[in-house]
Amino acid sequence: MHTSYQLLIDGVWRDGSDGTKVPVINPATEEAFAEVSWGTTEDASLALDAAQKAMTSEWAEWSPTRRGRFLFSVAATVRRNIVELSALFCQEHGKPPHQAAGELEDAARYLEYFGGWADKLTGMTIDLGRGQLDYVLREPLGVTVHIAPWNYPLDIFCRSVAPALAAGNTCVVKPAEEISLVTLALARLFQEEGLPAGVLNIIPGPGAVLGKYLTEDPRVRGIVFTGSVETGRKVLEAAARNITPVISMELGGKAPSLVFVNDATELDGPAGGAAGAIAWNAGQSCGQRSRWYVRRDLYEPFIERVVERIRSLKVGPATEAGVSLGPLVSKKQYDKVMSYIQIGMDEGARLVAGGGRPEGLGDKGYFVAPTVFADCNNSMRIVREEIFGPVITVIPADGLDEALALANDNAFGLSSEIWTSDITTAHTVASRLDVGHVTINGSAAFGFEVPFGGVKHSGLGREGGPEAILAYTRLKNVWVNLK
Ligand code: TXE
Repeated sequence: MHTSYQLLIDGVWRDGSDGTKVPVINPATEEAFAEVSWGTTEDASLALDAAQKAMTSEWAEWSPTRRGRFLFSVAATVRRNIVELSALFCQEHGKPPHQAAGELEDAARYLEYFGGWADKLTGMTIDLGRGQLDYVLREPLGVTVHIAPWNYPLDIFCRSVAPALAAGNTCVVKPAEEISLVTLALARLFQEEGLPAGVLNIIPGPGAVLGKYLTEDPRVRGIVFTGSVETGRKVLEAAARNITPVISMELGGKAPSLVFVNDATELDGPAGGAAGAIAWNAGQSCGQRSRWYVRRDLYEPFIERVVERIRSLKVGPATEAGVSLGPLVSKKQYDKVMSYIQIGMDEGARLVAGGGRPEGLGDKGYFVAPTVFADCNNSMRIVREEIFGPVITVIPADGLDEALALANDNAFGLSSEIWTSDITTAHTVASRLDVGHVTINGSAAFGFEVPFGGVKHSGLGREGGPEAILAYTRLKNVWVNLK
Protein backbone atom coordinates (compact mmCIF):
# COMPACT_ATOMS: atom_id res chain seq x y z
CA MET A 1 0.00 0.00 0.00
CA HIS A 2 1.30 3.47 -0.86
CA THR A 3 1.87 5.98 1.86
CA SER A 4 1.81 9.68 1.28
CA TYR A 5 4.28 12.09 2.88
CA GLN A 6 3.88 15.85 3.14
CA LEU A 7 5.91 19.00 3.67
CA LEU A 8 6.35 20.51 7.12
CA ILE A 9 5.80 24.27 7.17
CA ASP A 10 5.12 26.32 10.28
CA GLY A 11 4.28 23.23 12.30
CA VAL A 12 1.69 22.01 9.77
CA TRP A 13 1.94 18.97 7.50
CA ARG A 14 0.63 19.88 4.06
CA ASP A 15 0.90 19.25 0.35
CA GLY A 16 2.93 21.55 -1.87
CA SER A 17 1.09 24.57 -3.26
CA ASP A 18 0.87 23.15 -6.79
CA GLY A 19 -0.13 19.66 -5.61
CA THR A 20 2.92 17.88 -7.10
CA LYS A 21 3.43 14.39 -5.70
CA VAL A 22 6.37 12.25 -6.68
CA PRO A 23 6.64 8.45 -6.40
CA VAL A 24 9.33 7.16 -4.07
CA ILE A 25 11.23 4.22 -5.55
CA ASN A 26 12.73 1.33 -3.62
CA PRO A 27 16.19 1.04 -5.25
CA ALA A 28 16.29 -2.72 -4.66
CA THR A 29 13.06 -3.39 -6.61
CA GLU A 30 12.68 -0.23 -8.72
CA GLU A 31 9.06 -0.14 -7.54
CA ALA A 32 7.25 2.82 -6.01
CA PHE A 33 6.21 2.20 -2.41
CA ALA A 34 5.14 5.69 -1.36
CA GLU A 35 4.72 9.20 -2.65
CA VAL A 36 5.98 12.52 -1.41
CA SER A 37 4.73 16.05 -1.96
CA TRP A 38 7.24 18.42 -3.47
CA GLY A 39 7.32 22.07 -2.54
CA THR A 40 7.38 25.13 -4.76
CA THR A 41 9.18 28.41 -4.31
CA GLU A 42 5.93 29.71 -2.83
CA ASP A 43 6.15 26.99 -0.16
CA ALA A 44 9.82 27.77 0.39
CA SER A 45 8.89 31.40 0.95
CA LEU A 46 6.22 30.43 3.48
CA ALA A 47 8.79 28.25 5.27
CA LEU A 48 11.27 31.14 5.43
CA ASP A 49 8.56 33.43 6.79
CA ALA A 50 7.66 30.85 9.41
CA ALA A 51 11.30 30.36 10.39
CA GLN A 52 11.81 34.11 10.61
CA LYS A 53 8.70 34.60 12.73
CA ALA A 54 9.75 31.72 15.02
CA MET A 55 13.03 33.53 15.81
CA THR A 56 11.07 36.12 17.81
CA SER A 57 8.18 34.05 19.20
CA GLU A 58 7.95 31.17 21.70
CA TRP A 59 11.28 29.68 20.56
CA ALA A 60 13.11 32.85 21.61
CA GLU A 61 11.82 32.28 25.17
CA TRP A 62 13.36 28.81 25.41
CA SER A 63 16.45 28.86 27.59
CA PRO A 64 19.61 27.17 26.30
CA THR A 65 19.07 24.45 28.92
CA ARG A 66 15.61 23.78 27.56
CA ARG A 67 16.92 23.62 24.00
CA GLY A 68 19.57 21.12 25.09
CA ARG A 69 17.08 18.97 26.98
CA PHE A 70 14.79 19.04 24.00
CA LEU A 71 17.53 17.62 21.74
CA PHE A 72 18.23 14.89 24.32
CA SER A 73 14.56 13.96 24.32
CA VAL A 74 14.50 13.74 20.50
CA ALA A 75 17.59 11.51 20.65
CA ALA A 76 15.80 9.19 23.07
CA THR A 77 12.74 9.12 20.81
CA VAL A 78 14.90 8.28 17.79
CA ARG A 79 16.26 5.29 19.71
CA ARG A 80 12.77 4.22 20.78
CA ASN A 81 11.64 4.30 17.15
CA ILE A 82 14.78 2.79 15.67
CA VAL A 83 13.08 -0.37 14.34
CA GLU A 84 10.36 1.46 12.36
CA LEU A 85 12.73 4.18 11.16
CA SER A 86 15.33 1.61 10.05
CA ALA A 87 12.72 -0.32 8.09
CA LEU A 88 11.67 2.82 6.21
CA PHE A 89 15.30 3.80 5.71
CA CYS A 90 16.18 0.41 4.19
CA GLN A 91 13.20 0.60 1.87
CA GLU A 92 13.92 4.13 0.70
CA HIS A 93 17.70 4.01 0.53
CA GLY A 94 18.61 0.35 0.11
CA LYS A 95 21.07 0.28 3.03
CA PRO A 96 21.34 -3.05 4.89
CA PRO A 97 19.56 -2.94 8.29
CA HIS A 98 22.75 -2.78 10.39
CA GLN A 99 23.90 0.29 8.45
CA ALA A 100 20.48 1.97 8.66
CA ALA A 101 20.34 1.38 12.41
CA GLY A 102 23.96 2.56 12.72
CA GLU A 103 23.10 5.83 11.00
CA LEU A 104 20.09 6.35 13.25
CA GLU A 105 22.33 5.85 16.26
CA ASP A 106 24.72 8.43 14.77
CA ALA A 107 21.80 10.81 14.35
CA ALA A 108 20.90 10.36 18.02
CA ARG A 109 24.53 10.97 19.02
CA TYR A 110 24.63 14.26 17.07
CA LEU A 111 21.47 15.37 18.89
CA GLU A 112 23.03 14.52 22.25
CA TYR A 113 26.44 15.98 21.47
CA PHE A 114 25.09 19.35 20.34
CA GLY A 115 22.31 19.25 22.93
CA GLY A 116 25.12 19.17 25.49
CA TRP A 117 26.60 22.33 24.02
CA ALA A 118 23.40 24.39 24.18
CA ASP A 119 24.02 25.72 27.71
CA LYS A 120 27.79 26.04 27.33
CA LEU A 121 27.95 28.80 24.73
CA THR A 122 29.26 31.99 26.23
CA GLY A 123 30.21 35.54 25.30
CA MET A 124 32.95 37.50 27.08
CA THR A 125 33.95 40.83 28.55
CA ILE A 126 36.90 42.88 27.36
CA ASP A 127 38.75 45.19 29.72
CA LEU A 128 39.14 48.59 27.99
CA GLY A 129 40.06 50.47 31.16
CA ARG A 130 38.18 52.42 33.83
CA GLY A 131 34.95 54.09 32.92
CA GLN A 132 34.16 51.68 30.14
CA LEU A 133 32.40 48.36 29.95
CA ASP A 134 32.76 46.18 26.88
CA TYR A 135 31.11 42.85 26.46
CA VAL A 136 30.55 40.40 23.63
CA LEU A 137 27.24 38.65 23.11
CA ARG A 138 27.09 35.33 21.31
CA GLU A 139 23.82 35.21 19.38
CA PRO A 140 22.16 32.80 16.97
CA LEU A 141 22.50 33.63 13.28
CA GLY A 142 18.75 33.52 12.57
CA VAL A 143 17.14 31.49 9.79
CA THR A 144 19.46 28.75 8.55
CA VAL A 145 18.99 26.77 5.35
CA HIS A 146 20.18 23.18 5.17
CA ILE A 147 20.59 21.51 1.78
CA ALA A 148 21.13 17.81 2.29
CA PRO A 149 22.25 14.95 0.06
CA TRP A 150 20.96 11.39 -0.11
CA ASN A 151 23.94 9.29 1.00
CA TYR A 152 23.69 9.77 4.80
CA PRO A 153 20.46 11.77 5.01
CA LEU A 154 19.85 11.38 8.75
CA ASP A 155 23.42 11.74 9.85
CA ILE A 156 23.78 14.89 7.76
CA PHE A 157 20.37 16.24 8.84
CA CYS A 158 21.25 15.91 12.54
CA ARG A 159 24.84 17.11 12.26
CA SER A 160 23.59 20.50 11.07
CA VAL A 161 20.06 20.84 12.50
CA ALA A 162 21.19 19.86 16.02
CA PRO A 163 23.86 22.59 16.36
CA ALA A 164 21.57 25.10 14.65
CA LEU A 165 18.79 24.47 17.19
CA ALA A 166 21.16 24.16 20.14
CA ALA A 167 22.42 27.66 19.34
CA GLY A 168 18.88 29.04 19.03
CA ASN A 169 18.49 29.29 15.25
CA THR A 170 15.54 28.17 13.15
CA CYS A 171 15.83 25.85 10.15
CA VAL A 172 14.51 25.27 6.66
CA VAL A 173 15.71 21.92 5.35
CA LYS A 174 15.65 20.75 1.76
CA PRO A 175 16.33 17.01 1.59
CA ALA A 176 17.67 15.41 -1.59
CA GLU A 177 15.21 14.48 -4.31
CA GLU A 178 16.10 10.79 -3.89
CA ILE A 179 15.65 10.56 -0.11
CA SER A 180 13.20 12.62 1.87
CA LEU A 181 10.88 10.20 3.69
CA VAL A 182 13.29 9.37 6.50
CA THR A 183 13.99 13.07 7.03
CA LEU A 184 10.26 13.81 7.20
CA ALA A 185 9.80 10.86 9.60
CA LEU A 186 12.55 12.22 11.85
CA ALA A 187 11.12 15.75 11.70
CA ARG A 188 7.81 14.30 12.92
CA LEU A 189 9.60 13.19 16.10
CA PHE A 190 10.86 16.76 16.66
CA GLN A 191 7.27 18.01 16.34
CA GLU A 192 5.92 15.31 18.67
CA GLU A 193 8.50 16.25 21.29
CA GLY A 194 7.06 19.77 21.30
CA LEU A 195 9.20 21.96 19.04
CA PRO A 196 7.36 25.27 18.49
CA ALA A 197 5.83 25.82 15.05
CA GLY A 198 8.14 27.25 12.41
CA VAL A 199 11.42 26.32 14.12
CA LEU A 200 11.97 23.34 11.81
CA ASN A 201 10.53 23.31 8.30
CA ILE A 202 11.13 20.58 5.71
CA ILE A 203 10.57 21.13 2.00
CA PRO A 204 11.37 18.23 -0.31
CA GLY A 205 11.70 19.12 -3.97
CA PRO A 206 14.00 19.86 -6.87
CA GLY A 207 17.35 21.35 -5.93
CA ALA A 208 17.67 23.41 -9.09
CA VAL A 209 14.50 25.31 -8.13
CA LEU A 210 14.13 25.11 -4.34
CA GLY A 211 17.82 24.94 -3.47
CA LYS A 212 18.49 27.92 -5.69
CA TYR A 213 15.59 29.90 -4.22
CA LEU A 214 16.52 29.16 -0.63
CA THR A 215 20.20 29.99 -1.01
CA GLU A 216 19.49 33.27 -2.80
CA ASP A 217 16.92 34.58 -0.33
CA PRO A 218 17.85 37.58 1.88
CA ARG A 219 15.89 36.20 4.85
CA VAL A 220 18.47 33.44 5.20
CA ARG A 221 21.36 34.13 7.62
CA GLY A 222 23.29 30.89 7.26
CA ILE A 223 23.63 28.11 4.70
CA VAL A 224 24.81 24.54 5.24
CA PHE A 225 25.36 22.43 2.16
CA THR A 226 26.51 18.88 1.53
CA GLY A 227 26.66 17.65 -2.05
CA SER A 228 28.70 17.85 -5.22
CA VAL A 229 31.41 20.38 -6.05
CA GLU A 230 29.42 21.59 -9.03
CA THR A 231 26.33 22.40 -6.95
CA GLY A 232 28.52 23.72 -4.15
CA ARG A 233 29.84 26.37 -6.54
CA LYS A 234 26.27 27.40 -7.39
CA VAL A 235 25.43 27.64 -3.69
CA LEU A 236 28.45 29.88 -3.08
CA GLU A 237 27.42 32.11 -5.97
CA ALA A 238 23.87 32.30 -4.65
CA ALA A 239 25.13 33.10 -1.13
CA ALA A 240 27.27 35.90 -2.55
CA ARG A 241 24.15 37.82 -3.60
CA ASN A 242 23.20 38.71 -0.05
CA ILE A 243 26.58 38.05 1.55
CA THR A 244 24.89 35.17 3.37
CA PRO A 245 27.31 33.32 5.65
CA VAL A 246 28.07 29.80 4.46
CA ILE A 247 28.39 27.82 7.66
CA SER A 248 29.86 24.75 6.04
CA MET A 249 30.11 23.01 2.69
CA GLU A 250 31.06 19.37 2.49
CA LEU A 251 31.68 18.56 -1.15
CA GLY A 252 32.93 15.00 -1.19
CA GLY A 253 36.33 13.49 -1.70
CA LYS A 254 38.61 10.96 -3.28
CA ALA A 255 40.32 9.67 -0.18
CA PRO A 256 43.76 8.07 -0.47
CA SER A 257 44.84 5.18 1.71
CA LEU A 258 48.58 4.55 1.98
CA VAL A 259 49.56 0.95 2.71
CA PHE A 260 53.05 0.95 4.23
CA VAL A 261 52.95 -1.98 6.62
CA ASN A 262 56.14 -3.95 7.32
CA ASP A 263 55.38 -7.08 5.34
CA ALA A 264 52.66 -9.30 3.87
CA THR A 265 51.73 -10.69 7.31
CA GLU A 266 50.34 -7.23 8.15
CA LEU A 267 48.04 -6.92 5.13
CA ASP A 268 44.86 -8.16 6.82
CA GLY A 269 44.06 -4.75 8.32
CA PRO A 270 44.34 -2.72 5.11
CA ALA A 271 42.71 -5.46 2.98
CA GLY A 272 39.76 -5.47 5.40
CA GLY A 273 39.72 -1.67 5.19
CA ALA A 274 39.56 -1.81 1.40
CA ALA A 275 36.68 -4.30 1.51
CA GLY A 276 34.93 -2.03 4.01
CA ALA A 277 35.43 0.98 1.73
CA ILE A 278 33.60 -0.93 -1.00
CA ALA A 279 30.82 -2.31 1.19
CA TRP A 280 29.91 0.50 3.57
CA ASN A 281 26.96 2.40 2.11
CA ALA A 282 27.88 0.65 -1.17
CA GLY A 283 30.79 3.09 -1.43
CA GLN A 284 28.51 6.14 -1.49
CA SER A 285 30.55 7.98 1.12
CA CYS A 286 32.49 11.22 0.91
CA GLY A 287 35.24 9.66 3.04
CA GLN A 288 35.43 6.44 1.04
CA ARG A 289 39.03 5.28 0.67
CA SER A 290 38.95 4.94 -3.09
CA ARG A 291 42.65 5.35 -4.00
CA TRP A 292 44.95 2.71 -2.51
CA TYR A 293 48.67 3.51 -2.80
CA VAL A 294 50.56 0.37 -1.87
CA ARG A 295 54.28 -0.29 -1.29
CA ARG A 296 55.38 -1.84 -4.59
CA ASP A 297 56.71 -5.09 -3.06
CA LEU A 298 53.38 -5.64 -1.29
CA TYR A 299 51.22 -4.57 -4.21
CA GLU A 300 50.24 -7.97 -5.68
CA PRO A 301 49.81 -9.70 -2.29
CA PHE A 302 47.58 -6.77 -1.24
CA ILE A 303 45.39 -7.11 -4.33
CA GLU A 304 45.05 -10.86 -3.76
CA ARG A 305 44.06 -10.27 -0.15
CA VAL A 306 41.44 -7.66 -1.11
CA VAL A 307 39.94 -9.92 -3.76
CA GLU A 308 39.73 -12.74 -1.21
CA ARG A 309 37.96 -10.40 1.24
CA ILE A 310 35.38 -9.12 -1.18
CA ARG A 311 34.35 -12.66 -2.18
CA SER A 312 32.60 -12.85 1.18
CA LEU A 313 30.64 -9.62 0.62
CA LYS A 314 27.01 -10.38 -0.06
CA VAL A 315 25.22 -7.95 -2.39
CA GLY A 316 21.44 -7.87 -2.22
CA PRO A 317 18.27 -6.20 -1.00
CA ALA A 318 18.10 -5.02 2.60
CA THR A 319 15.32 -7.53 3.22
CA GLU A 320 17.73 -10.48 2.84
CA ALA A 321 19.77 -11.64 5.81
CA GLY A 322 23.53 -11.14 5.85
CA VAL A 323 23.71 -8.49 3.14
CA SER A 324 26.89 -6.38 3.24
CA LEU A 325 25.98 -3.96 0.50
CA GLY A 326 22.67 -2.98 -0.95
CA PRO A 327 21.79 -1.30 -4.23
CA LEU A 328 22.93 2.19 -5.18
CA VAL A 329 20.44 4.84 -4.24
CA SER A 330 19.04 5.70 -7.68
CA LYS A 331 19.15 4.97 -11.37
CA LYS A 332 21.15 8.19 -11.81
CA GLN A 333 23.83 7.00 -9.40
CA TYR A 334 23.80 3.48 -10.87
CA ASP A 335 24.35 4.86 -14.38
CA LYS A 336 27.14 7.11 -13.12
CA VAL A 337 29.00 4.26 -11.42
CA MET A 338 28.52 1.92 -14.39
CA SER A 339 29.87 4.59 -16.72
CA TYR A 340 32.99 4.98 -14.54
CA ILE A 341 33.54 1.22 -14.64
CA GLN A 342 33.52 1.46 -18.43
CA ILE A 343 35.86 4.46 -18.29
CA GLY A 344 38.26 2.45 -16.11
CA MET A 345 38.35 -0.36 -18.63
CA ASP A 346 38.78 2.06 -21.53
CA GLU A 347 41.64 3.74 -19.66
CA GLY A 348 43.45 0.40 -19.45
CA ALA A 349 43.10 -0.31 -15.73
CA ARG A 350 43.18 -4.02 -14.85
CA LEU A 351 39.79 -5.20 -13.57
CA VAL A 352 40.50 -7.74 -10.84
CA ALA A 353 37.01 -8.02 -9.35
CA GLY A 354 33.43 -7.03 -10.16
CA GLY A 355 32.89 -4.68 -13.04
CA GLY A 356 29.11 -4.72 -13.49
CA ARG A 357 25.91 -6.18 -12.09
CA PRO A 358 26.42 -9.01 -9.62
CA GLU A 359 25.29 -12.42 -10.82
CA GLY A 360 22.05 -13.93 -9.56
CA LEU A 361 20.21 -10.70 -8.79
CA GLY A 362 18.22 -10.47 -12.01
CA ASP A 363 17.79 -7.21 -13.84
CA LYS A 364 15.87 -5.24 -11.20
CA GLY A 365 17.52 -3.06 -8.57
CA TYR A 366 20.51 -0.75 -8.82
CA PHE A 367 23.07 -3.35 -7.73
CA VAL A 368 26.75 -3.07 -8.60
CA ALA A 369 29.26 -5.80 -7.78
CA PRO A 370 32.24 -4.89 -5.55
CA THR A 371 34.78 -3.69 -8.07
CA VAL A 372 38.56 -3.43 -7.85
CA PHE A 373 40.77 -1.84 -10.49
CA ALA A 374 44.52 -2.51 -10.31
CA ASP A 375 47.41 -1.03 -12.33
CA CYS A 376 45.89 2.42 -12.09
CA ASN A 377 47.72 5.73 -12.21
CA ASN A 378 46.97 9.30 -11.24
CA SER A 379 46.19 10.43 -14.76
CA MET A 380 43.15 8.14 -14.98
CA ARG A 381 39.71 9.61 -14.42
CA ILE A 382 38.78 6.68 -12.16
CA VAL A 383 41.61 7.78 -9.86
CA ARG A 384 41.01 11.52 -10.10
CA GLU A 385 37.20 11.80 -9.97
CA GLU A 386 34.62 10.86 -7.36
CA ILE A 387 32.82 7.68 -8.46
CA PHE A 388 30.71 7.29 -5.30
CA GLY A 389 30.08 3.58 -5.60
CA PRO A 390 31.54 0.17 -4.63
CA VAL A 391 34.68 0.72 -6.67
CA ILE A 392 38.29 1.18 -5.57
CA THR A 393 41.53 1.75 -7.46
CA VAL A 394 44.94 0.32 -6.51
CA ILE A 395 48.24 1.93 -7.43
CA PRO A 396 51.80 0.82 -6.67
CA ALA A 397 54.14 3.37 -5.04
CA ASP A 398 57.94 3.40 -4.78
CA GLY A 399 58.38 4.65 -1.26
CA LEU A 400 56.51 6.97 1.07
CA ASP A 401 57.53 10.20 -0.62
CA GLU A 402 56.09 9.07 -3.92
CA ALA A 403 52.92 7.78 -2.24
CA LEU A 404 52.46 11.11 -0.45
CA ALA A 405 52.97 13.11 -3.63
CA LEU A 406 50.44 10.93 -5.45
CA ALA A 407 47.98 11.10 -2.56
CA ASN A 408 48.13 14.91 -2.49
CA ASP A 409 47.85 15.15 -6.28
CA ASN A 410 44.06 15.46 -6.31
CA ALA A 411 41.53 18.30 -6.38
CA PHE A 412 39.81 16.91 -3.26
CA GLY A 413 41.21 17.01 0.26
CA LEU A 414 38.67 15.52 2.63
CA SER A 415 39.74 12.29 4.25
CA SER A 416 42.76 9.97 4.12
CA GLU A 417 44.40 7.02 5.80
CA ILE A 418 47.80 5.49 6.50
CA TRP A 419 48.51 1.86 7.42
CA THR A 420 51.82 1.40 9.20
CA SER A 421 53.21 -0.02 12.42
CA ASP A 422 55.92 2.65 12.53
CA ILE A 423 54.90 5.56 14.74
CA THR A 424 57.20 8.06 13.03
CA THR A 425 55.90 7.16 9.59
CA ALA A 426 52.32 7.44 10.84
CA HIS A 427 52.66 10.98 12.21
CA THR A 428 54.93 12.21 9.43
CA VAL A 429 52.38 11.15 6.85
CA ALA A 430 49.54 12.65 8.91
CA SER A 431 51.30 16.02 8.93
CA ARG A 432 52.10 15.96 5.20
CA LEU A 433 48.70 14.92 3.81
CA ASP A 434 46.86 17.91 2.34
CA VAL A 435 43.44 17.00 3.77
CA GLY A 436 41.11 17.79 6.66
CA HIS A 437 40.94 14.31 8.16
CA VAL A 438 43.52 11.55 8.62
CA THR A 439 43.06 8.12 10.16
CA ILE A 440 45.87 5.77 11.13
CA ASN A 441 45.42 1.99 10.87
CA GLY A 442 41.67 2.10 10.32
CA SER A 443 38.74 4.36 9.49
CA ALA A 444 36.76 6.15 12.19
CA ALA A 445 36.12 9.52 13.84
CA PHE A 446 33.90 11.07 11.18
CA GLY A 447 31.63 13.02 13.48
CA PHE A 448 30.17 14.27 16.75
CA GLU A 449 33.11 15.25 18.93
CA VAL A 450 35.73 15.81 16.23
CA PRO A 451 35.93 18.38 13.43
CA PHE A 452 35.18 16.78 10.10
CA GLY A 453 35.56 18.63 6.82
CA GLY A 454 37.88 19.19 3.93
CA VAL A 455 40.28 21.48 2.13
CA LYS A 456 40.57 22.32 -1.59
CA HIS A 457 37.47 21.22 -3.54
CA SER A 458 36.22 19.20 -0.59
CA GLY A 459 34.75 22.35 0.90
CA LEU A 460 34.94 24.61 3.89
CA GLY A 461 33.91 24.68 7.52
CA ARG A 462 33.78 21.73 9.89
CA GLU A 463 31.03 19.42 11.12
CA GLY A 464 31.33 18.06 14.66
CA GLY A 465 33.29 19.40 17.60
CA PRO A 466 33.07 22.83 19.27
CA GLU A 467 33.97 24.81 16.11
CA ALA A 468 30.92 23.38 14.39
CA ILE A 469 28.45 24.84 16.87
CA LEU A 470 30.28 28.18 17.10
CA ALA A 471 29.73 28.56 13.35
CA TYR A 472 25.97 28.73 14.03
CA THR A 473 26.48 31.83 16.19
CA ARG A 474 27.56 35.41 15.60
CA LEU A 475 29.30 37.86 17.90
CA LYS A 476 27.96 41.26 18.87
CA ASN A 477 30.20 43.68 20.71
CA VAL A 478 28.60 46.14 23.16
CA TRP A 479 30.47 49.16 24.55
CA VAL A 480 29.16 51.18 27.49
CA ASN A 481 30.29 54.61 28.62
CA LEU A 482 30.33 54.42 32.42
CA LYS A 483 31.62 57.95 33.01
O1 TXE B 1 24.51 16.04 -5.94
P1 TXE B 1 23.98 17.54 -5.81
P2 TXE B 1 23.82 14.74 -6.59
C1 TXE B 1 28.58 13.76 -5.15
C2 TXE B 1 28.67 12.30 -5.63
C3 TXE B 1 27.46 12.17 -6.50
C4 TXE B 1 27.40 13.55 -7.13
C5 TXE B 1 26.05 13.95 -7.67
O2 TXE B 1 29.83 12.15 -6.40
O3 TXE B 1 27.58 11.16 -7.45
O4 TXE B 1 27.78 14.44 -6.11
O5 TXE B 1 25.05 13.77 -6.67
C6 TXE B 1 20.58 20.12 -4.06
N1 TXE B 1 21.17 25.03 -5.40
N2 TXE B 1 27.96 13.84 -3.84
O6 TXE B 1 23.33 15.04 -7.95
O7 TXE B 1 23.36 18.01 -7.08
C7 TXE B 1 20.00 18.75 -4.38
O8 TXE B 1 18.60 18.85 -4.55
C8 TXE B 1 21.05 24.47 -4.19
C9 TXE B 1 28.88 13.92 -2.74
O9 TXE B 1 22.84 14.19 -5.62
O10 TXE B 1 25.10 18.33 -5.29
C10 TXE B 1 20.42 17.96 -3.15
O11 TXE B 1 19.54 18.25 -2.08
N3 TXE B 1 20.90 23.15 -3.98
C11 TXE B 1 28.20 14.33 -1.50
C12 TXE B 1 21.81 18.52 -2.85
O12 TXE B 1 21.87 19.79 -3.52
C13 TXE B 1 20.86 22.37 -5.08
C14 TXE B 1 26.86 13.78 -1.25
C15 TXE B 1 22.96 17.65 -3.36
O13 TXE B 1 22.80 17.43 -4.73
C16 TXE B 1 21.00 22.89 -6.38
C17 TXE B 1 26.05 13.72 -2.45
C18 TXE B 1 21.15 24.30 -6.52
N4 TXE B 1 21.28 24.88 -7.70
C19 TXE B 1 26.63 13.73 -3.68
N5 TXE B 1 20.96 21.86 -7.25
C20 TXE B 1 29.08 14.34 -0.29
N6 TXE B 1 29.75 15.47 -0.05
O14 TXE B 1 29.18 13.39 0.46
C21 TXE B 1 20.81 20.72 -6.53
N7 TXE B 1 20.74 21.03 -5.21
